[in-house]
Amino acid sequence: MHDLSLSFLLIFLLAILFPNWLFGQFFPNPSFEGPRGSHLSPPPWKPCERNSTPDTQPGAWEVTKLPTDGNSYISIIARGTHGPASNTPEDINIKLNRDLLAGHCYSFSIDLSMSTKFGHTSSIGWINYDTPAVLKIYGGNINCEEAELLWLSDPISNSNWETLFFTLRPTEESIKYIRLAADYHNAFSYYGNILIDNIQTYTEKVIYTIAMDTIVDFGDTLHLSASSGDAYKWSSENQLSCSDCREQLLVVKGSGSYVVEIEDAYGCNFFEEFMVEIRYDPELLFVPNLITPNGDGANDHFEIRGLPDRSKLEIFNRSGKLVYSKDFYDNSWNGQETNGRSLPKGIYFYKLKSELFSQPYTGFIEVIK
Ligand SMILES: [Ca+2]
Repeated sequence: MHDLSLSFLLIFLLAILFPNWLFGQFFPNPSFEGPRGSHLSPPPWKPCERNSTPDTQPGAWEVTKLPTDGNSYISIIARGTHGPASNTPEDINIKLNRDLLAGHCYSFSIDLSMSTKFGHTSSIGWINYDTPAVLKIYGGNINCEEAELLWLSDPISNSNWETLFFTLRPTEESIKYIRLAADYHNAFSYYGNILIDNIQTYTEKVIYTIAMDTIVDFGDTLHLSASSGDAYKWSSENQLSCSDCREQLLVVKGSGSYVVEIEDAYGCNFFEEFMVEIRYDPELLFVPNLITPNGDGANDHFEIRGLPDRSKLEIFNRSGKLVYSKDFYDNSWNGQETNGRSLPKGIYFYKLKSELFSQPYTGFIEVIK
């Protein structure tokens, strides 16, 4: 893995381990800490103007699950057909520490669960709010506004805490307020609950994935295809067929990784890495023993067949002095010194190094003029 991949991996790992330190929190009180009880919201989170208010848990409505972070978390419900606030889902609202900007992307994680026991006794008996609800995340410019639905979860059916990662990509305006709402999944109404704890901010930009990890033979043709986007920027220590296209068709001559930065329609940048390891057969290597650099097109250059990418060539004169050196040799030597000055005719000694060779390949090369 080369340096670029390592730095991205490091950033990704740091983001997992220390999200707040790297990026700062968008959400005040992201762990929903506050006095526990029914109809209580942990400040500065506030319910919107509805007849149904969130609760700070555990302890209310028979919920006993422990928090994933700190001392408390919240529950919001989807309410069924019975009672004065029937058929209403609950929500909770917050003013962000800083705006989410249109055209940017932001990655978060959130801990979600449902409680299999969540209810109360009513005039029609015990009501259990145990049908999985969906979580909606709205963005707005004023309190409780639903200017934009930024994210919709699958039904939250897990009864143990799970951490979900999600990305918000506002498209219209700067988002100042975020509203979390429980809602019904494919039904007019039913009784359900969602438990929410520990929202963490990860990154404003970077998503990094390993797209491929493969082993091929030296000289094989490899097809690399990036995920769909609007723009592409490739980087690699090895040769590329183009730097800004979606697909690469390569004759592979070196191990290493190919990284593409993809920009999507929302201006969200993410990275994919293709890691390639090659098998090398030393029989492939053919090194000529003379060159005739007279410009007639025949044997003008020291052209090594089966040359791996990132090979290093060194040329020494008869007294053992290093006269030419190139780290990424490209079959271009035609009898010159490293500084370009022409060398006299005669016999020279070469040393070719590659990570694919068990030891340097050496021999004599005659320059005929
Ligand atoms: Ca908490």
